[in-house]
Amino acid sequence: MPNSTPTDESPNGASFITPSGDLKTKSSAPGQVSGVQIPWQQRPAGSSDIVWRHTTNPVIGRQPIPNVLGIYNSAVVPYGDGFAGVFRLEDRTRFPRLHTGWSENGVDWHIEPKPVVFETNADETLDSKPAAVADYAYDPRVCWIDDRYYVTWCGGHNGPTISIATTTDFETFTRLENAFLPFNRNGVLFPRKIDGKYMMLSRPSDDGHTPFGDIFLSQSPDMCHWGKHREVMRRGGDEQGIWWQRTKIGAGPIPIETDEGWLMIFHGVMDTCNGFVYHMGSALLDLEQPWKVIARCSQILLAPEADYEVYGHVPNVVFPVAALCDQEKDQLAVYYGAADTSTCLAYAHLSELVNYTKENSVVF
Ligand code: BMA
Repeated sequence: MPNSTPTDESPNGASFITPSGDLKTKSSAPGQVSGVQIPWQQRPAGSSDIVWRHTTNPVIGRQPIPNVLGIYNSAVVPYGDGFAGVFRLEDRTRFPRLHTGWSENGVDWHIEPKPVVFETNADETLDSKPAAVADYAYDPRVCWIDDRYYVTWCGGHNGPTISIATTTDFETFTRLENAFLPFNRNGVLFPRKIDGKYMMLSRPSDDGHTPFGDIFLSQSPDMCHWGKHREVMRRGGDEQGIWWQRTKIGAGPIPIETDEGWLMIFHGVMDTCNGFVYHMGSALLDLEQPWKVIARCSQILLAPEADYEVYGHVPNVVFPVAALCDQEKDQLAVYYGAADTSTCLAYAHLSELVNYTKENSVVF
């Protein structure tokens, strides 16, 4: 039993017990930041960076739990008077599984020691393997739509592709049909239906460490049948004098709705003589037709430079996965995986980031 336990099945008006044992009652709709302070630090004095790091990164560092080699590339959402999350955890097998986590402040986390069990309708066979056989799960995203949280992740189904499950309490998770055939990664839902349809970004890939990758969008009337696939953005930039996203790109956090379009934070990868280097970048997508790119920032928002981004199980990785946004306060907190080892935070003012994306835009 988690020590942060929702005590009411209804996501609205539920109570839950925080990691420190306090009983709290939800004060806001789940999935929304309202009245809860998201993690936040001011930009360091003298810095002009648009995105700056949490001073005590990583927030979940090396070997955070005995026999756990890393917790990284993980998704965080508002929940009750605090935050909940789905975390990629690797123990001494290095086999990736998803674990839930709870936090009052978004910085200090209690991670459940047992992996999430996804319940599946017994009549359905979602995988080629029996349910008892372990299969990998990594790089989750969590998205609140209408009345529940949707978890998307990269699961192994004869090769990696996008799995989906729902939850309202982060205790019970119900699997839906996989969104796509193998191979695919980085499935990222939009937080509301657009033109009556669910929409998901993804990056068709291969079965390995994919040396290519572009961002596509797929549409669904029911979260089961996906079609009307559209190209959103392609890797590249050589002809524009931009190299950091020339090898592959993939969507990161759930897109954030702004007056200027959907803010999409993504990873852009450049191949080097020393392997892939993962950076954080941004773009703005049309609010009604989000496969149309309004702006694409030519500049890297965050490159792997801090020690914990450069040294780890996979060096030189900044991999954004989740964001908490307080639009009233103009505060944005981005969770990213560092070096496939730890979980980190970075901050930005939403309005500045949107303007910076527009002012430095090169659409290709
Ligand atoms: C990608 C994914 C990520 C990982 C990144 C860098 O292909 O596997 O989970 O962070 O590579 O190793």
